[in-house]
Amino acid sequence: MFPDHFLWGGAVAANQCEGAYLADGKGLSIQDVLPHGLRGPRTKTPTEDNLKLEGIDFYHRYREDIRLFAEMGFRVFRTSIAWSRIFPNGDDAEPNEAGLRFYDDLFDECRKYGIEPLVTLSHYETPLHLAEAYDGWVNPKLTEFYKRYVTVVFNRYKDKVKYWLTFNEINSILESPFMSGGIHTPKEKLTLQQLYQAVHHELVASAWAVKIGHEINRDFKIGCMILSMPVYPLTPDPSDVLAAMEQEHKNMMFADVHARGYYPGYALRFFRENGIRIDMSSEDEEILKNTVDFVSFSYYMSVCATADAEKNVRGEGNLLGGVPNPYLKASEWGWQIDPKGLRYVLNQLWDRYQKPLFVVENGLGAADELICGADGTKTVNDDYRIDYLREHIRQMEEAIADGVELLGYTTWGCIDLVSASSAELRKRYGFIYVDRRDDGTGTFARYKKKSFYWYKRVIESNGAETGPL
Ligand code: BGP
Repeated sequence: MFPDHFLWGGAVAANQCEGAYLADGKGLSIQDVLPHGLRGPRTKTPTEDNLKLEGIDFYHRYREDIRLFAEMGFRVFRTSIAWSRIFPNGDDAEPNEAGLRFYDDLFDECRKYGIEPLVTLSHYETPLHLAEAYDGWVNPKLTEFYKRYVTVVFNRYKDKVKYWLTFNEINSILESPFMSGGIHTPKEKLTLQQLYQAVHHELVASAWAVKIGHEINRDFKIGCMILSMPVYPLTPDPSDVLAAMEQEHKNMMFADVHARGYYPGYALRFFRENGIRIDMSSEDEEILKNTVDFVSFSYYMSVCATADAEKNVRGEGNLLGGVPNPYLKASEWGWQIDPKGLRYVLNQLWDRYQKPLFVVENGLGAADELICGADGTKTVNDDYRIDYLREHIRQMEEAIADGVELLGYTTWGCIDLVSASSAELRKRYGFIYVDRRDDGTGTFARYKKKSFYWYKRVIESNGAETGPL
């Protein structure tokens, strides 16, 4: 059974849906020069083939979209603030009033329907200037710019937003230093020393956000956000078990520091053995003690690990990858589907921290087909999406029965949007279909998919009715 106040809803990120990439004084973000996501080279300036420049035109259509979310009964809506709408270059002295006003209106619109905004402060959209002039999070100055930015938005929205996330999938910087950390230095040239120093700067900045936020409003709930991908041993061979543990440590370190306030011993060992000397002041150590109120994470899939070099092949996956699991099927994009892994990871994080958890991303990317329904209206019969979500919701319920404290669930891409990894629109996650295609055609019209009505019923029944429609 789900608790009475369970926060059901959906999630998006500014850069994947807003479009309007230069409207009202917005500066460029790193996404404006990533037309192919992680699959292609970045460009010097924005190019027409970058679907994110227009997104799904959420910037102009958010009222209609929030009304549809309200119709489904959303209690929470996760989105991000595009940092470059507030500080167009990132290092500006004063914020951009027009950008601040946009989010005022957006959050007011949510509140009008009793929808609680859940706001990511930095979701793969570092201002481009911070990447080009400072090399992103490698540079400690980013901490100062981030502090200035979060102070402005915490003050501005202190009566409108209660739930905050500091950095989206903070651990993904290990795989995608440019998209995740705004690091301009090409990955192959980046040393481990630079990479982990950047990680440290982000962890300290995140702890600063917790401290600053609580000073501005004691009722704020501020969480970290981790890309979670449980790692199973490929076989019961103890060497595989340890390989899985070590791979998992790489990601767990981020949650450990956020939830406990210090680096775990296994991380210090990794630094020692790899010649990494983190430049860490005593002030940093103090600041890290500002631990998060809750731990949030994305969950799409699990992977395996092995110590056997021959079997150590990397499958497709959400930014981080791993050895495919022979027991699981995969989505059209090769992401292996593992609902039970969600119960597993919820228990794992709860046992480790005893802090409330929040599933802030989960969903199925699929190439939906828009058809004409019985009554003549256009729709999508996305039973595959309904099945995917149902199985994950059931496993969350199991975890709650296990004693896990779970605050809520926001499915990823509750309205179709541009994919982060491949920058395509063909990979759809939404309950709402958006008429926009990869070739840049389409009217941006919105259509309710079958899953729209299904999720409405799930929320109405507080998770009790998840059966087929
Ligand atoms: C996560 C990101 C999201 C999102 C999602 C789905 O990694 O936080 O921004 O896009 O994955 O990934 P994709 O869009 O690549 O299918």
